[in-house]
Amino acid sequence: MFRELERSDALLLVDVQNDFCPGGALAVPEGDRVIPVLNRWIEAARAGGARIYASRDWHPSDHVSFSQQGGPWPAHCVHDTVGARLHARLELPDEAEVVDKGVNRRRDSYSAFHETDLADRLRAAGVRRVWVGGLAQDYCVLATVLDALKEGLEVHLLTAATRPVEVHPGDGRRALEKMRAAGAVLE
Ligand code: VGL
Ligand code: ZN
Repeated sequence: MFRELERSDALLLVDVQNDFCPGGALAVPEGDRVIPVLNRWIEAARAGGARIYASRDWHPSDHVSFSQQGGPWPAHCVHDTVGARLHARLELPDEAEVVDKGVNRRRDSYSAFHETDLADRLRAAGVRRVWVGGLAQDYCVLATVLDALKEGLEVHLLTAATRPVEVHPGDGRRALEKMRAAGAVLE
């Protein structure tokens, strides 16, 4: 299961933030269970010289997706708060690159590609394959994987390194099916 990654690979860690882990404002069940798995992939990426990107949901305090604003979610991942921090047990090396998303008050952005420069950064780095894990499987991971495929990247989903929030039972399974149907390889 753990392969050595190569220089044209990138590991993409989606929203491994305190608010999406147990005890957080928008906790994903077992969200923290992705961390030890991702730490092993971080090692594999470093061993192979692959780049590592970590996205963060990074909202203003009056973001449109929050229930006070009529949105679907409790307030979460407000920029520069403890809840928005990447989880402390994630062993992110100094050279990892952070990608902030959802910064515009008026729009929600589930995908790490939406209104960010991630696609440009990957192209500039010569990345051809991305290995994606993180939270939540049925929202930001799903949207990120679909956008990565649209960018022409080969996409591998690190299934054991994701967990769904499952607002509706079965959302996780349906998300996996959508990613597979769109061309992602489910590892
Ligand atoms: C996410 C709901 C709201 C996610 C972000 O990271 O999956 N989900 N904002
Ligand atoms: Zn959000």
